[in-house]
Amino acid sequence: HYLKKQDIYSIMQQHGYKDYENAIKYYSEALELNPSNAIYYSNRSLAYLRTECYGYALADATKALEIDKNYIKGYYRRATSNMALGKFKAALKDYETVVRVRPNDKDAKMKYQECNKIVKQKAFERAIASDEIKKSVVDSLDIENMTIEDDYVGPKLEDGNVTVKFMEEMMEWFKDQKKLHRKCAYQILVQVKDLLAKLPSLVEITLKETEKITICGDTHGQFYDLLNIFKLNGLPSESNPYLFNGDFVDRGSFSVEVILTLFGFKLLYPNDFHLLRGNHETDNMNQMYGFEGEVKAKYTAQMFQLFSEVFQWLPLAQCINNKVLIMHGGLFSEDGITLDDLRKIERNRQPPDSGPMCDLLWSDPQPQSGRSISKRGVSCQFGPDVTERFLEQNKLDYIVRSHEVKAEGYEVTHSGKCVTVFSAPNYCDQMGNKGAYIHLRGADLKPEFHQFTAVVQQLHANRPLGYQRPLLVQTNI
Ligand SMILES: [Mn+2]
Repeated sequence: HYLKKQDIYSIMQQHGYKDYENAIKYYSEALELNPSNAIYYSNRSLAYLRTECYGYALADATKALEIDKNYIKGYYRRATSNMALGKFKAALKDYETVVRVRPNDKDAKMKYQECNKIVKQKAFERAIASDEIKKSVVDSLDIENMTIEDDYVGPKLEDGNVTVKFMEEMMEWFKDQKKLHRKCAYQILVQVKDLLAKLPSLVEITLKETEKITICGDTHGQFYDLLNIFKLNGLPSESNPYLFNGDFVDRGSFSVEVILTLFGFKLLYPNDFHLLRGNHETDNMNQMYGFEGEVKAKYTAQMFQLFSEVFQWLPLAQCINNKVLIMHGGLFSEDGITLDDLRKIERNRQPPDSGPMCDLLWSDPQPQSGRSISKRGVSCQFGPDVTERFLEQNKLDYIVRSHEVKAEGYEVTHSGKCVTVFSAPNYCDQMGNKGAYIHLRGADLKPEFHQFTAVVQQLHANRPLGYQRPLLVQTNI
């Protein structure tokens, strides 16, 4: 049978444009029957964009243009893919083409101008970066002498310290969508930077027989869902330890609230509250997906700079009882990487384009053996055999990673050796997924899964994109 374009549209319509995974499946089937259809490639590219498979999205848009170089939507898709991959110059070239062919298209013009702005800004940043020694924002702050206005009735640190009372008040304050005083925010950031900088790149902890830890995946600025986790699973404490596995910020509109809450708990319980870096705790991602804009809107550009410095000190991996290894993304582009290699990573930087630090933040598992090109266009995908060899060489039982939205909030793959956990339910207000967290007990180190659903809309009703840059949105051209 021949799958017509209208059929596919109606399928997508039925699924309310939510079921992108299915859309990809249908377009792939359609392409098997009709491999020279530029529109199918272009449409599948859009579905890949929606599921954050920017590498695949770029490949499909490129393919669509190979088939039909006059297919204007193909240029749009390729530009969007390149934007998402941080390849702004390549994106600009395609936006130029669109604007030339459609001079009256306002949306295309807006995107061209915004992309042009980013390209210029990047060039400027590069130009000034060379003749300026990187100084910490902390050196230019005089936090002691920042005054807290008399009319501020929100939470304050007690004698400069985060306390249980402060944390409870701060979470209540954030719940009402009120802003923590900038002095308090700076106090937290400076203290947490010092604390994180003392940690190794691979954190190693021991759980006693009777002890339990909760591992959470991506939270992505979904503050109300974070509060829900604490409601369901108890507030963090010495006897209720947590590990949050990266991607705390971006996407959701309450990234500032999420990250200040997590940093506060890190200060309160430094040995029993753990944070690992995700691929979104980076400048490139924060610029595109909302966090930089959010910090600028709620505070200042200078405060974003300090966040960026703090993120660079987040550890990259954690090992429990020498048996379970946790990281945000996954395993490596080459065999033979040892835990000792991870200990030696100099992490105080923006992640490189390749190598173990990049892989820890970016890679994904795949069902087939071996390794493949990344669907995201960064790092790689690793198969069950790769996982098996890595675990054997390092005498580990299994890995826990996050980084991918899963319908059930978690997924067990590679014969139980690779576990994914994701804690942002109804991701971006549209994915319809559950969230999950994992309990791990010292006695057996078996993962025990707990699922939960979204509590509220994450994005402001009048800001459907939150603070994310509109360039990443496809309009119907
Ligand atoms: Mn991620």
